[in-house]
Amino acid sequence: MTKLTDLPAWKKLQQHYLDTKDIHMRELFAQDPERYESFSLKFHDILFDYSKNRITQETMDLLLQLAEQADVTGCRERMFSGYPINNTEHRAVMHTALRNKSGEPTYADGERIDEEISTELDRVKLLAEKIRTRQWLGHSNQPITDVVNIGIGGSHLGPLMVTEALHPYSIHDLHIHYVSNIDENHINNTLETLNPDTTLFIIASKSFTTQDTLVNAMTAKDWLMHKLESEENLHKHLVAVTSNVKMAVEFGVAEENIFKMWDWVGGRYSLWSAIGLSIVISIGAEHFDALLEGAHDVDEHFKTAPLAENIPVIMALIGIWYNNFYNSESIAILPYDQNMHRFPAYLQQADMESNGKGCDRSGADVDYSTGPILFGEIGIASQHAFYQLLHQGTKLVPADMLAPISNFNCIATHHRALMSNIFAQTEALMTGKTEQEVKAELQQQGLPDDEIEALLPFKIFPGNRPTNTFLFYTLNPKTLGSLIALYEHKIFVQGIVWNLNSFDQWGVELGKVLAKNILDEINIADPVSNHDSSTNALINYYLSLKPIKDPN
Ligand code: G6Q
Repeated sequence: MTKLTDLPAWKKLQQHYLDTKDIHMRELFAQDPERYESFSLKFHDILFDYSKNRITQETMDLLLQLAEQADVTGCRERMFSGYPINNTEHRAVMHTALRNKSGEPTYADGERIDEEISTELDRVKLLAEKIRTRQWLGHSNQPITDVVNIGIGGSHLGPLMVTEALHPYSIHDLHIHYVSNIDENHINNTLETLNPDTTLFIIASKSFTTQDTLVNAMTAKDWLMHKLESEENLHKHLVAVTSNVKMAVEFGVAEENIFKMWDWVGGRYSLWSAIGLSIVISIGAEHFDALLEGAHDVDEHFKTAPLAENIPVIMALIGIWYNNFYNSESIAILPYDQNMHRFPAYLQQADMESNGKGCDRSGADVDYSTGPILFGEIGIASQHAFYQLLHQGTKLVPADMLAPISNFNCIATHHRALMSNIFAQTEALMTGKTEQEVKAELQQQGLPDDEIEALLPFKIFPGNRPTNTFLFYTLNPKTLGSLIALYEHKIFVQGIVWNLNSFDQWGVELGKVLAKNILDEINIADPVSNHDSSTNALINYYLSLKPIKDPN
């Protein structure tokens, strides 16, 4: 297999970068009145405008050649057909099967999986419906009013993000809480307002071995047991989502209250599975189906659209253009929708855990840059916080901006102002403000020449800062499903071009193992000397203050 940097398209892109890097987007827009038409795509209710990027048609042609030479289409085919493309864990990658609405059978590593997916989804919907309609009763025959999802990483961020994003679709007399942090503040703060008689816990852990989740689950169980007293009563307040049924049963969850997960779905791609139980409880089965449908539509688009019109492919290639040729280090995700406030955090895991890797699929070190640092926040809030750096800083930070054209409860005065901001920002980032423009403006204000000269450098905006804009009608379940799937496939395409296994996460292991060893040392509480001097001193300082008494 040819190394990425030896591919003919890569070499041509290097030269093309040198030829075009000094062109300002202002010039590109001035030269081509059709630029927006050439560099925008529509998918159902989602408009994707990528015209405000430092690209020409030649850039796109070369990037598309790169995708072809990196065999994006062949790898895409292997993923959808259930081939074990997660080579370090010998697993297929079939989160797309969880939302497959085609009725076609699906396979993971040769085994048919669609029937059990549908059985499990039906069980999830049934439980959710019982809770939503107050038929699921706690030990004292009171209906459930609060559901607490205990999970972390992929068993937390997706469900949390979707529940928040679809707040207008949620059932309002039922409260969904999320606890992920092993820091006791998280569970303490959550439990302080809850009543064990009316609370149901979902222990969401694919492995059922994750320390954070198990410690939180044990605290929840103790909290319940104070009031409920018997294991039998407990069964009415505990359910689990896991592929490790044995451990969940040993923990005290009744087998009929355990929902299955499979090896072929990675944690960060699992919100479509029973891990989405809290979502289904919140928004109901019909809306969850719409979420799946939106994602499935994108799967079909990704599978069938020509590369030049394939939105995830274009998103991925533009990212590669900045990451590998402009050497930009990061990407900002900036939703102009308050309900999407966890979207950047969700994508941070999806992207950085998938493509934050330094060796390729064969285990060889890569000699090119891979996954970017992804960060983000609500766009409006960020304008008053870190947009300064985006406009005038020394770093090139390509940004994705996302906004709904209307809202569920739209108030025109709010929404028009919101939209004016997103449009203004993408325009300002692209055009900037030249020296002449600043000068003219200050002269108009009647400032003396010496003051104008002094202020001038601070008021110039270089512009030429790239953005993608996604506009959609409203953030409904179907649209959200589509948006998430667009990003999932973007990450996949980038992983293929960078020749990475985007579906393992060995990088999170080392810290976990060390934490387990240090926990043993902390429990023994004798001074330690087996670490580096800093770590020894920190542990010993902590132990010397005897901060916690052992409850036993
Ligand atoms: C995601 C990762 C990771 C995982 C958590 C929780 O892709 O694998 O974030 O989801 O570590 O794991 P469990 O669900 O097994 O508790």
